Amino acid sequence: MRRYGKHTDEDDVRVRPNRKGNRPRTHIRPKHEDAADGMVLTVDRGRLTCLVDDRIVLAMKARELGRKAAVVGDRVALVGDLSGKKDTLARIVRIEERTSVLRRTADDDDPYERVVVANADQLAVVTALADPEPRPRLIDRCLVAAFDGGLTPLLVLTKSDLAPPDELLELYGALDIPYVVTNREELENGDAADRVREHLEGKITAFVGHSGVGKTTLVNALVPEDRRRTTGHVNAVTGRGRHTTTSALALPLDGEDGGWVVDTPGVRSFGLAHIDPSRVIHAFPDLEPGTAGCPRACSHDEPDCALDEWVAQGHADPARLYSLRRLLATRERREGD
Ligand SMILES: Nc1nc2c(ncn2[C@@H]2O[C@H](COP(=O)(O)OP(=O)(O)OP(=O)(O)O)[C@@H](O)[C@H]2O)c(=O)[nH]1
Ligand SMILES: [Mg+2]
Ligand SMILES: [Zn+2]
Repeated sequence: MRRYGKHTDEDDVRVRPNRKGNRPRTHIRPKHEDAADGMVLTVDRGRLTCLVDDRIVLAMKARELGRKAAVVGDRVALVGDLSGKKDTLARIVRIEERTSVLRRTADDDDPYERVVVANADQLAVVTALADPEPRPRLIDRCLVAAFDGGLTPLLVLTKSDLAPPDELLELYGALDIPYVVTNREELENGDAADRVREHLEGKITAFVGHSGVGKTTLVNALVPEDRRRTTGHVNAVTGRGRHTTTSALALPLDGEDGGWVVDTPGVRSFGLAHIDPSRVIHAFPDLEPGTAGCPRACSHDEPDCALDEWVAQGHADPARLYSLRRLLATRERREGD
């Protein structure tokens, strides 16, 4: 299995010992000092739509990047024709170090992890309260991926016109995750967008969730149509005539603080083959110090785990430990269990 470091890919920068002293030497940097900075907005069959200054520039990956893929949210360096004019194609020569990576595998046995979005600050886990039915296991898995990747989570519960949110909110209460509940009427009168926007300003937020939960509906309520049009069309019509999102797309929010929303295609599963439990614990600062007394490589769900004692001594809320264990256990359980 390919394993990467926490926030950087192995071939970002190659530091080699240098005979003339130990100056680190980067692999490709010196060749493209004149390259322009850009951000990847969407990727479609090898063509990357990038924002360079205020221009939309279509680009392809330069061969020197090898197998390494640029994904939505990546900060990149581009050379070549950067005019953004029709039929021009620039080249991406460098992918800058990532501040966060949201990864998933197709399922838990799949060794190929893919980066869904780079550099996002926040993961909005979108769940419909009905149609389709909420799947807490999928929510848990998205949360684990967020904690693992260094993104802070936001719960967005849609379609409260069809079913109430109480049960789900109770299940996630101990996790202290910010949440927003929306419905059809509030989508239409603008309240839904206003309340969600409060959580988005100044941040890059990726929206994930099962197909049909209302991610695109919400993103469309947040971003005016003329802004959406400039970055191109990424919807397909499903068998039942509904539009479904086929590739991730980053869109800018307006307003003083700005920010970005990234709409993504619906997922059926969120494989976690790559997750490191110690990074998940990191998202529980109230529990983390309690792990000091744990045996080496503790799963935090075994008899010798020191967290039971930590909670019994009153250092943290037992409901938090229960929630942490539920999240960690989601790695071992099959989805849909
Ligand atoms: N009743 C109700 N329907 C909603 C609400 N939000 C979205 N919908 C409907 O749900 C359906 C699916 O919405 P989309 O926004 O396309 O869902 P999505 O999550 O983007 O789906 P994928 O792109 O396939 O992942 C559409 O018919 C929406 O009109 C809501 O709050 N209430
Ligand atoms: Mg969609
Ligand atoms: Zn432990």
